[in-house]
Amino acid sequence: MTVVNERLVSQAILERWCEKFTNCLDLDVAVVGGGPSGMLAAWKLAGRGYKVALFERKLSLGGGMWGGGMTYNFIVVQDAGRRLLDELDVPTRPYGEGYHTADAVTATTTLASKACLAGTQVFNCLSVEDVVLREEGGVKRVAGLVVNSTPVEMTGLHVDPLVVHCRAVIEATGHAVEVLKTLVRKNGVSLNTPCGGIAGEQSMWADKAEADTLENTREIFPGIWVTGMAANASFGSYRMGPIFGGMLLSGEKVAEDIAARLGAH
Ligand code: 48H
Repeated sequence: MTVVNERLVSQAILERWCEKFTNCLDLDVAVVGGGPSGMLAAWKLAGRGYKVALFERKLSLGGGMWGGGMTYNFIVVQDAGRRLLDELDVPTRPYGEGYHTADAVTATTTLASKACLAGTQVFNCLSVEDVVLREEGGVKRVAGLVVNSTPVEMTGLHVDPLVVHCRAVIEATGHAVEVLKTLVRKNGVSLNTPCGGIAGEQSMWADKAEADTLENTREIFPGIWVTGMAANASFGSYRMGPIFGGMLLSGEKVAEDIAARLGAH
C-alpha cells in the first residue's frame, strides 16, 4: 500500500487553490452570494461560456433556500418558476392551482452542483468587503471586488484583502444588500433607483414582491446588477416568504441582461 504523503496533500491543495484564484483575477462576471438567485445566475452565465466566479461568505452555498419556510424544508414555486426547476432536473409536485413544491435540500444541492459543473469557480468562506471603482469619461463604475477570508472578517483581524477585476458584478447578497450598501456608504454615489439610494425592504406582500423582483433585477449602478432579495431591498419592494420562483427567475434575468451587455466572449 502507498504511504500517505502529507506533504504532497498540502502541496496539492495549495497549488490547485492558487491556480484557481489566479485564473479568476480577471473575470467576466463576479457573483457575490450563493443563494438561489446568485447560483442560478452563475449556472446560466457559466453555461454560456463566460468566466464566472462566485464568492460566498459561508462554507456552504444555498443561502436561505435550505430551510424552506421556518425550517420546514420545502419550497414553493408557481408555474413560471417550475420551468427552471424542470430544467435543473429538480423533481416537483403540483399543489393546488398553479403551485408546485420541491424538496428544499434537493433544490439547493442540485442548483449548487449545476452551477459548479457548468464551470463557475466557487470561492466559499470568502467575504466581499468592498468594490473596485474606476472612472471613465467622468462616469464611475464598479470594476471588481475586494475579498477577504471569512475567518479574518469574523475575528476582526487586521489583515488586508485581495482584489479581483471583472466586467460585471452581480449583487446577490439577499436581504442585507451588503455590497451596494458599502458602495453607497463609502463613495456617496447615486444609484439607478427612484430615491437614488437603497430604498429598503418592505413587509410581506408576496404577490407584489414576486412580480417586483423581476422588475427590480437590473443594472443599478454602472458595472453592478442586483438580483433576488437584494433587488427588492434596493428598490423598496416587499418580501415574499418561502416562495422561490421569483428568486430563480431573477437569477435567469440578470444572466440574460449581462450576457446581452457583454456580448460574445
Ligand atoms: C460573500 C455574502 C456576503 C458577502 C452575503 O439570502 P440569499 O438566499 O439570497 P437570494 O436573494 O438569492 O435569496 C433570498 C431568499 O433566500 C430569501 O431570503 C427569501 C426569498 N426571503 C423572503 C422573505 O420574506 O424572507 O443568499 C445570499 C447569500 C448568503 O449565502 C450569504 O452568506 C451571502 O449571500 N453573502 N457572501 N460576501 N459580503 N453577504
